[in-house]
Amino acid sequence: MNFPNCGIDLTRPRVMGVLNVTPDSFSDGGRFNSLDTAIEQAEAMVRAGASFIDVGGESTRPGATPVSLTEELDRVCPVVELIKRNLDIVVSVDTSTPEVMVEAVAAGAGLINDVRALQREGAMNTAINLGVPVCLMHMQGVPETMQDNPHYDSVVDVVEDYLLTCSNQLVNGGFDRSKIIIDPGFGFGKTLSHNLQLLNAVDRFSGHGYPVLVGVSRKSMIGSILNKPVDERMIGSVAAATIAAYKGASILRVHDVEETVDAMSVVQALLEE
Ligand code: PT1
Repeated sequence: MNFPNCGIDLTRPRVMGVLNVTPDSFSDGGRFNSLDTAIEQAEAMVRAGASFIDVGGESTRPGATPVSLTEELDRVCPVVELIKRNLDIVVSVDTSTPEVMVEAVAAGAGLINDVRALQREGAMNTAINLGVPVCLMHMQGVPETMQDNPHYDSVVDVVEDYLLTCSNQLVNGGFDRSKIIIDPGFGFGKTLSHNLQLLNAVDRFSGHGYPVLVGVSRKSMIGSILNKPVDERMIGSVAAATIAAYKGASILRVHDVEETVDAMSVVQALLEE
């Protein structure tokens, strides 16, 4: 499938590098230091073969608390601008906040990655007006409490229905269908079994004509399988990304770019044979 609207060819699996600009990295330390670190990390990910860099100023991992608008704007926009000024890469902005979408796109972001699938007040109209590609992700509940006993009758059916409903809302609002990416939302209100059922069903998600984005990198689903802490989950994460790509995922959102890019070359070689 082609993806002409942000210049990335998705006929082969592509890697999106994660760049966190959440409080820990941006708290009290000097602003220049933080920007320096961010651009260094971004540069390393581009050299390692990333096709996208995902910049996020709100932590959405389990238990995370919300962030204020000014805080999110201050964290995200300078980093987006600096990356676009220095590197030739598509920057994706990980946000659910319309104001951040507007400012980040003005700063050069070429993709909106919304873990709330544009369901926040004003987000859908903002995305339609901006016209850049969007990634719609499924989440059950809110980050603070989403891992407190998640339940589904059939997780694959529920997530698929949700993503198709959100996509249709967007298309009905006049948004170009070819700019929509869908994401099952691994770890967002899901047990290990739910996550594994979704991983096994990536081919079903990719059968709807939308590119599929998968983010499993270093998540607790990998940690539960391996019984290993977050800094020892690289190989398990690459294995899961490999399976997802073999089942048709187009974009893999990861921390370990170089390793995942190699794995994607192996998948691509096999898919081409
Ligand atoms: C994702 C994703 C994201 N994940 C998209 N955006 C995060 N499109 C942030 C854990 O279980 O998968 N897709 N933006 C990070 N969120 C989590 C969730 C981090 C769960 C860790 C876990 O450990």
